[in-house]
Amino acid sequence: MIFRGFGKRRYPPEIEERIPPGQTLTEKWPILTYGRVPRFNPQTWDLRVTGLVEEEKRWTYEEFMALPRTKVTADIHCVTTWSLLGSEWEGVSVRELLRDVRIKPEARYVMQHCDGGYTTNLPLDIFLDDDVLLCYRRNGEDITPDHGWPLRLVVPKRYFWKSAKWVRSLEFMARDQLGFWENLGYNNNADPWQEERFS
Ligand SMILES: Nc1nc2c(c(=O)[nH]1)N[C@H]1C(S)=C(S)[C@@H](COP(=O)(O)O)O[C@H]1N2
Ligand SMILES: [Mo]
Repeated sequence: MIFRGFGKRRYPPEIEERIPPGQTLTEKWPILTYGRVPRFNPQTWDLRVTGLVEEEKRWTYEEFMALPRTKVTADIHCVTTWSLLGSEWEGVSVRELLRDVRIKPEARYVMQHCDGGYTTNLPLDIFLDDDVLLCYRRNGEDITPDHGWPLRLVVPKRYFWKSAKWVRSLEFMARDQLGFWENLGYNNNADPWQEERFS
């Protein structure tokens, strides 16, 4: 570790206050995948918005990559206790993606569906926050297949399992439904600051 000699603190206070309870900093970005890395075919890839919207939408890879991009600097926290601070994530903000999508008023939750079958759910107030990104680059480099290339979510306010890799569709729902890890006992709210790891 690069910081030493701060007495009881492991890091300077401005770093320490960014580390949620029970977390340890990492400098390398670990890979956590259940199952295999799906193959990406730009010819057949698409991203869909489905469920409780006035009109379902679909973007081809080319269409998606032409959307206005943005950068968000954010910390991420994995439930397995590593935290990675200060990455610059680049992609399309969820708000930008949904700019012309009319979400029905009864929609309260969203399910992220991935290539390979992984799912994870979020309430809309978290999902539609301005720091939530459909991400394809980190610190100026394309993310690798292991990390979700060509497209993943980055949802900084929740444990990182709520950030789907290889995302292919976003389904708007009136009632909450549990995703893959949520079904296996992970905490549905997943706020690292409340240490909501398991239920
Ligand atoms: N499709 C998919 N998305 C996923 C996962 C997965 O197994 N499949 N793992 C989740 C978990 S548990 C974590 S901690 C993060 C890990 O992302 P990383 O491998 O890029 O660090 O992705 C999340 N998104
Ligand atoms: Mo995780």
